[in-house]
Amino acid sequence: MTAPLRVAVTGAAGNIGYSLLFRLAAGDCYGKNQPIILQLVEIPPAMGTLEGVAMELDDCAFPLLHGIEMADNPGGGFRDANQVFLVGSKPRGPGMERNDLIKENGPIFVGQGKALDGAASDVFIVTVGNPCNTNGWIAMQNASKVPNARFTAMTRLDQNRAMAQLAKKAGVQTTDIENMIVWGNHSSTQFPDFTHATIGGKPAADVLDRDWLEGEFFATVQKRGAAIIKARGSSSAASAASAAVDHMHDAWFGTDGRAVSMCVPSDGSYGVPNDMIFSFPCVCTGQGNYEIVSDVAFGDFGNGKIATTRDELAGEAGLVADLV
Ligand code: NAX
Repeated sequence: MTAPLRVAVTGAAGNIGYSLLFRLAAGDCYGKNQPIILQLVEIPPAMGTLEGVAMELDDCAFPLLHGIEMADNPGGGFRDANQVFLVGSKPRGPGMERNDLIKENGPIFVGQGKALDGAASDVFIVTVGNPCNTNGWIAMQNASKVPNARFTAMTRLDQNRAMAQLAKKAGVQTTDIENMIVWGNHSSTQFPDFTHATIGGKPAADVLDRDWLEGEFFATVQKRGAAIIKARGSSSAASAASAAVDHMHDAWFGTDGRAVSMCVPSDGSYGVPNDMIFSFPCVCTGQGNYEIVSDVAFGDFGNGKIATTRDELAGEAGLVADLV
């Protein structure tokens, strides 16, 4: 029998956790032959709720779930973990600006970054809690033993949203959409690059109207999170969990040469400063290894969009300079 993978999830009693944990335990991420031990991490006031979630996990009798451990601190929660989902952080409250959120949540990732030094030597991390690029960067800067390349953040939900919009508009299935990469920050400055996407093997811009792509498509993808909050009364949870599963699944199994959107520390490609956690097209080669696709050619349109989202991330880094 394969040895169990230790999978740590912060914010495990929250909305995303409530969907994510059950997908993980069902084998949707690491495969139907890979047992896991869940290491659930919460803050002390949420431990009661977490007990209830753990009871429900027990009640599913998942064959692959070989253990559930709970911790109210990241030191205990991350010990020996192989895979880590950093989901927990405070949601944006009424009237709160993005910059307030960055300052509010940043300190959480200082302690979590340091605690990741106690994880397994092959630890691989995705940050989901917003602002995810900057939070992941803070954690990376505070971990001294974990290689930078093991820190990633999530734009897969944005990619999935973009693929769904293209498929719907063109009247095809999402499997007909390829190379739909979201670049930059997981925020409204993100760049959903339709210029290199294909629909049924043809450039998206040959299949769909360019005005629609630059107008409604862009706005829909960039503002989808807000639209979900308005419609549902709370933020995307099941779709975010599903995207986190996609992200970690592809990093673990590899993508057979296909590029997917992942926020990873920059290697200087496309004028993005080294180590900025920026969403690039990445080809995953398995066990958390990946390569940034570094030869995508852009004209003024794409270069301008990349510069905007890069500058926003540089501004966020400035706001939390005291935490790294
Ligand atoms: P919830 O408020 O339902 O749950 C968050 C959980 O995190 C709570 O149970 C809370 O107790 C816990 N928590 C807070 N601080 C913690 C800490 N220091 N250590 C451990 N746990 C802690 O939010 P939920 O809907 O689950 O969303 C979680 C995060 O994902 C939010 O920051 C949200 O903005 C972000 N999202 C990111 C997305 C992405 O694509 N990157 C999309 C969905 C979502 O908006």
